[in-house]
Amino acid sequence: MSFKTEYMKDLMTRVEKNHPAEPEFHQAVKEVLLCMESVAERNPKYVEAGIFERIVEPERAIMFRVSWVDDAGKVQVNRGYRVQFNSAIGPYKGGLRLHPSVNLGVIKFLGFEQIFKNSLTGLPMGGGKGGSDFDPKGKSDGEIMRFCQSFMTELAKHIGADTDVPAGDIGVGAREIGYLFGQYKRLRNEFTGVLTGKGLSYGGSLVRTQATGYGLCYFTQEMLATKNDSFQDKTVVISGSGNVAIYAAEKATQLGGKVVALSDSNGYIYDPNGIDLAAVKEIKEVKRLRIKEYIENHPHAEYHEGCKGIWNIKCDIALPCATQNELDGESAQTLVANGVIAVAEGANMPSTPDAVDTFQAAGVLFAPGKASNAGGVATSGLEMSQNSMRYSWTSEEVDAKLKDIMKHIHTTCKQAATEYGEPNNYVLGANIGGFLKVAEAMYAQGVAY
Ligand code: NDP
Ligand code: 2IT
Repeated sequence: MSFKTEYMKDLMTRVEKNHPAEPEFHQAVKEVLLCMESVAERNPKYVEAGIFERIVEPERAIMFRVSWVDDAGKVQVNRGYRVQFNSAIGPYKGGLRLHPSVNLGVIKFLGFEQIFKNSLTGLPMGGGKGGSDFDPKGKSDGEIMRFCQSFMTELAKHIGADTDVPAGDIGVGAREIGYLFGQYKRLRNEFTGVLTGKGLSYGGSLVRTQATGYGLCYFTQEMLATKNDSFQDKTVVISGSGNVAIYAAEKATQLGGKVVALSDSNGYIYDPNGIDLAAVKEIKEVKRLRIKEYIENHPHAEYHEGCKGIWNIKCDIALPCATQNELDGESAQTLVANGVIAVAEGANMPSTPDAVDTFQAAGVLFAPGKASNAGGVATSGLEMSQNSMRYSWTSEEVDAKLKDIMKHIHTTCKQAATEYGEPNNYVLGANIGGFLKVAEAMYAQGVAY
């Protein structure tokens, strides 16, 4: 896909020049700006107010040193980030990622996407993201705790329940959120909803753990319903085996699908009988081992080294839930040739632009992550509401709200896509649907930022 207007083309060139060597950020911005050409044409006031130039520039990007002592007594140094991208519609909100591949460009791409995702939820949350190049793999609980405490010692200066509310992402789950929350409380001497994804004993929301994966399946269900179809008796392939993948697998199974594959960064398992999810939870959540362990007690299942092969498995529904650019054009062609009918992103930007083009050209129902994985942050928003009220909703109440929100996001995407002439284009619908509310708020608030 290429730009039709000089205005957007020039803006893209400026972004590439002003943010050099950040390919993931360029990729995320380009996808959005390609959808903005007709928006700019229909809304000259946004052009006059410089909304497009402003929305691609983070309001603030914080980088800091994180020093900690490992179990051998050696001092380790990592780099921490928090990109506070846009606060037009609410406090900055978005996860923290701990993975060796983290750099400023990765955090910027994630923070940028978060603006539109959070807007789509209908809740008052701005966009932000943070993290570190710290690698949690193989670290003891003590090392994780000391890293989190050091990381929060700096981060605490920049966040707050009404300023910026981080949560989990890759490498950050309940254990890490606990250590981060404990340190924030100790530094500030205040008990507030400064983080989401908290444990249930100290302000967490029921269903937050399951929310991204469940929400992904609720969104997929809505897409399938437009074709009078459902998960019933469908073969489902899910990449990853972390928080998002596990609960996507759980809900897909509850809705009648058969999940036959999961993966991690080393390889994938294929179980033609349907994945035994209790075994996966034990391996990944309790023991923190590799997905390969699965075949020890499931001898009829197969394990294959390498991640890409998972997309060669014939399936009706594919849910990429691991990481960015994990599904390329070639894999998309294989999925299409094997008859895939729906692809919904649980991860952020897991499909390369080539892959997205391939799915769309083939008429596959394709949901971009900023719409289909918004259930996680939406439930974080519900956690914030419950913290403010000092009250907790039941699982049934939270799940019902999550379902409603995913339904609403689907409707917003469909309506925006239809209004802009491509009713089946969920990428266009998500970007425009998410953008308009933020743009209106930025416009109303004047040119201060
Ligand atoms: P987890 O850390 O729980 O799990 C990540 C999974 O992805 C693991 O199986 C991991 O394998 C795999 N993975 C990570 N990096 C790579 C890589 N470079 N190559 C191949 N596999 C990789 O993270 P989450 O499940 O929370 O996050 C998964 C995706 O979903 C991310 O893109 C995240 O941004 C997105 N997301 C998460 C939300 C949440 O609420 N947690 C909300 C919305 C989106 P391994 O163990 O080998 O590293
Ligand atoms: O990418 C995401 O939306 C998340 N990692 C969840 C963010 C949040 O604040 O719950």
